[in-house]
Amino acid sequence: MKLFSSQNSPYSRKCRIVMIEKGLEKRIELIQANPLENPKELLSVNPLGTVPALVTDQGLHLCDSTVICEYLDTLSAHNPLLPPVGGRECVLAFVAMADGIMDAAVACVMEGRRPEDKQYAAWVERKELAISRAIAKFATVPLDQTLSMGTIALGVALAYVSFRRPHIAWRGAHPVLAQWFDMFTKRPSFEATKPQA
Ligand SMILES: N[C@@H](CCC(=O)N[C@@H](CS)C(=O)NCC(=O)O)C(=O)O
Repeated sequence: MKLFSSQNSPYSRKCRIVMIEKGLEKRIELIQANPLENPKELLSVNPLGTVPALVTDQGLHLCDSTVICEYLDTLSAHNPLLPPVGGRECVLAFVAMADGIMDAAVACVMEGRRPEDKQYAAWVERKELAISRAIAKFATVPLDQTLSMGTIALGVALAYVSFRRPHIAWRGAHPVLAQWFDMFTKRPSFEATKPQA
């Protein structure tokens, strides 16, 4: 299999963490791709031009990190990440909210790359408020260290906020969530996939 990914993409990180947690590292070739440069090989797999994108051993082209993670989860019985029935919707709800935090943070990053006079401050503020509200909602959920697609997505989302929007002081506002995060992200899969400035 081939996984197109970029170093600091939180969506790619979700897939790389799942790849490690499922013991699939030897079966997947990682291809670094900067989506903003429109590499031909990536576009031939994912016409949307986004990472991550996966080519399966059967030649299937998959895009969207959650779809890819769900597929990878089916390839090995090790560390099941999505309950087959009961509780599945709770895990997927976690994933959707955590992905939404990533979407909002990525939108702020992209806005910051526009010429200064074209940046839309009210939009950035709206997205940052959405991030803060979503984190506050996660802080109301009793969390343990169970590994699932939901907890992986939450760990990646919080790490991305700290990396790209460090002024959002979620740790001080939610010390119990910060404690959960510090413990959860000690996993080797998180250590091996840290974003780099
Ligand atoms: N919902 C998608 C989002 C993927 C995404 O937006 N990836 C970013 C990298 S962080 C990207 O490739 N952006 C390039 C673009 O939007 O053209 C997923 O979960 O995979």
